[in-house]
Amino acid sequence: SSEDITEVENYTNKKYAEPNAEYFGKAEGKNIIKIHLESFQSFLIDYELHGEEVTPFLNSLVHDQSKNFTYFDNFFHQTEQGKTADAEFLMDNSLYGLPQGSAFVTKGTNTYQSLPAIMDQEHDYTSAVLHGDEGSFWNRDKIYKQFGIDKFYDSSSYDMRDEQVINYGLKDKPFFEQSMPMLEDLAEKDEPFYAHLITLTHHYPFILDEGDETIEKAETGDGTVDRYFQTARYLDESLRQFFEDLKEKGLYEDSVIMIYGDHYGISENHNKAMSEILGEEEITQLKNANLQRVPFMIRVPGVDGQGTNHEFSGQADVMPTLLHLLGIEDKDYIQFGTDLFSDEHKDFVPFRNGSFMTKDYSYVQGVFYHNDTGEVIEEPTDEMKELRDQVHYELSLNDEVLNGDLLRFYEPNEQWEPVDPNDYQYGKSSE
Ligand code: GP9
Ligand code: MN
Repeated sequence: SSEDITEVENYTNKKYAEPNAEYFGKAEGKNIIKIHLESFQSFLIDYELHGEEVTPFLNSLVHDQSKNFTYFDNFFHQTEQGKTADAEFLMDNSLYGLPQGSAFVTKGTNTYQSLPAIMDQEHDYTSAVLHGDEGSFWNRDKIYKQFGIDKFYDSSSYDMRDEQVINYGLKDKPFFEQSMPMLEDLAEKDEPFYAHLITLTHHYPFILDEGDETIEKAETGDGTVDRYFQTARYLDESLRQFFEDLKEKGLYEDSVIMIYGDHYGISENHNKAMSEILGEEEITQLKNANLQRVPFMIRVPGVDGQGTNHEFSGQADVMPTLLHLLGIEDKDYIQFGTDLFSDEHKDFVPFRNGSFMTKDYSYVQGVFYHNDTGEVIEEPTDEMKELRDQVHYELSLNDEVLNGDLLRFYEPNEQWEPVDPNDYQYGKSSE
């Protein structure tokens, strides 16, 4: 009911982080290119295998200050069973997915006040998702309409001939190559645009065609882990080429570029091989929680990158960050994350199962740990327990929003116009 949404509103209002004046509005009117790194975990950054960097291009974005990226090395995915879909959900709504199943599928007809719709209503942005798989996967072709996503280029927009496809869909290299004309089209007709490119090749079981391998496998004997580095390298190479193409077409210089990892690629079933990879005696529960880091990198034209930012943060924080960069006052929107560049950013990271990370200690599967020693905290302080309760309360509010479809009852501001899914059409029929 509307009373329930008021309780949520009170909570998110209290959690709200004021924008940082140094960043507020700095990306206003700029095109935004958001790049999804499938199954990419942060341990790959700077990792060397057989004496070679696995992802030299991404590493160069992290380390080369002249490229002006800010890299968040304590950024975590917050997904559950919804995997890619949960990551998309978190980043475009600043809401968590569900504890079980996928909100994309089971809450696909809910009312949302999503980032693409807000950007459109506040600053006339055109939004597009580009992905070389069938549009109905994860119910995308339905829920994107609730999010107010204007264009959805799925596999029907790409040349999916056999030799360009592997695993779930189009290989990343042809995907980026074939996406260029679509981006040019957006640039020509629909500026400013918000384009979201979802890669696919670096996905379990991490297979490549012969000839696409440019680094040797790892040698743990666990095939999944051993191949993981090869598909990561392939993704890294595809990105290098994509950046070159963007530059050549004049789409790089003045665009915001955002890069994120969606979720882990290596599950706990592979702990033994991972301990070898990381030179650890054992992958403990705490270590596993720490491995849930995924990269988040952002470059805003005209703004100096910070190099590496160590703030503890997660996918729910991206939407408020972007809204502030665009100069959009967002206090009235229901968001559980907080702006990464704000001095008031809240540096605890809830996981969907109720565990959470902070810079000093972690709460994993019901146990508190010191981050520096990895030791169990036998007697957690009141402050720690309060934060644990807050995280659980926050997640329960989130679930009320989703299960009760509460945004139906919420009017962020007087100008807000509810999104009508019938206004959106995807695929060949709309062309
Ligand atoms: C499917 C792709 C993979 O289109 O996004 O989804 P995942 O299995 O990672 O959730
Ligand atoms: Mn995924």
